Amino acid sequence: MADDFSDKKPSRRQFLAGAAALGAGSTAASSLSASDDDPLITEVQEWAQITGDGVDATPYGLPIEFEKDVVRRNVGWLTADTISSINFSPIHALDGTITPQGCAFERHHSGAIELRKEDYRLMINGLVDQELVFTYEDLERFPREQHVYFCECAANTGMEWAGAQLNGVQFTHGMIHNMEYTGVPLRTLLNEAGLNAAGDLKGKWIFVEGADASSNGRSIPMEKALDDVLVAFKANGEALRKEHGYPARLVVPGWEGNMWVKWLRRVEVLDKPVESREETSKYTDTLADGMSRKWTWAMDAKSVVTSPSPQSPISHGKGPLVISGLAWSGRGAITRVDVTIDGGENWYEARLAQPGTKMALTRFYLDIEWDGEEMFLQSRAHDETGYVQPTKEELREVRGLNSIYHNNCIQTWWIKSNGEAENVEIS
Ligand SMILES: Nc1nc2c(c(=O)[nH]1)N[C@H]1C(S)=C(S)[C@@H](COP(=O)(O)O)O[C@H]1N2
Ligand SMILES: [Mo]
Repeated sequence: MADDFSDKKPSRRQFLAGAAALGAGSTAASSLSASDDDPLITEVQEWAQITGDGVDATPYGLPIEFEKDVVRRNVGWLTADTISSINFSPIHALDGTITPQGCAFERHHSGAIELRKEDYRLMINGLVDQELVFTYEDLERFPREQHVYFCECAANTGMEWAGAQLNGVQFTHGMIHNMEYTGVPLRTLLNEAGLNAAGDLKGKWIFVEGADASSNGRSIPMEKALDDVLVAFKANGEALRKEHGYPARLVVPGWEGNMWVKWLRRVEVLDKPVESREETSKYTDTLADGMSRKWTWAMDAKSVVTSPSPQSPISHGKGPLVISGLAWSGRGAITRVDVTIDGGENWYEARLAQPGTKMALTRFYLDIEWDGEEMFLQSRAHDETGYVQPTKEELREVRGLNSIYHNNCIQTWWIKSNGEAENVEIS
């Protein structure tokens, strides 16, 4: 489906001519915006004449007040109450790849619970040699690992199936965060309990559940459980925030966010999946003929331009413009991202800020000389399996319009000549 649309590159040279004149990493002097008699240059400012705050003012820092709009936001009609709730990461305003916990999206089925480390227990039961219960302190004594992974809710972009709907990348794509996790491989804990009792591990499953009222139970094939799943207790170096499952959560790299059980309390080894609510009536994908597809765990390759975008319009007029965005794949590393400014007529290979790593966000840039004309901006991700992110039309051909989850289509932003942006569909 996704590999039969080819690059058309006829005007690449023409397009790059302007950009080439800039020279690497420099901005044309004519487009710098400060003037010669700018009082911010010629006058001694107040902040240079008085002392600033002392080090005790912020024992734990918050963003400076000028950045107070860079926060999680929700969509009123999606979050009827704050118990079964969702909010979105402000990805239009972030750069790099790491999401600060303080503004990382949250999804709770029955609210965020407060669970003390002292009250934390993790049970491993079922087909194991010896059923075990770990305390938080016990977890801290197993060898740990660190990995950066994205967590994307399966419903991310789910409101966009039928048409362009939410006007902001925070709302269309913000059910994602990307953190550096510290934790113990689940494999280590399962081996501690012993898997001989399970016999042949092929076809075996685990069922994981959380300590909150929803319990959010999910079945995971043993192969994945023994591969890269972590029981994590730190994110970005610090304790998990309450909302992300303090004191410990499951990290299931590349797989839908729903499986990343927070406040993890139990892992049961089974010879079949449980077929719980969260994997039957929810988190299945209804196709055009009404049949539902299940076990769609991996998040397919996806990307989006985060700026410019509706919440991050162009304010500086024509000239040098940094186009930036995020790409990710639940099946491995991002290998390439293409960007088009004319709705897919011509594609240019974006610059990856860092080489892609497995199941983690990759930041991309395309530095252009904007002529001030309207653009239809899109990005297209490629991952290490050779998969190419599909257009909305291609995805609809296969999936129909009944789905909610797993919408990884190419997003279009219409950038108007005044720099404002709008969520649109083109065909
Ligand atoms: N125990 C528990 N785990 C849970 C949930 C929950 O409600 N309870 N929500 C799931 C869903 S649907 C998602 S998308 C992710 C969101 O993780 P976050 O809140 O840290 O962003 O957690 C998952 N784990
Ligand atoms: Mo989710």
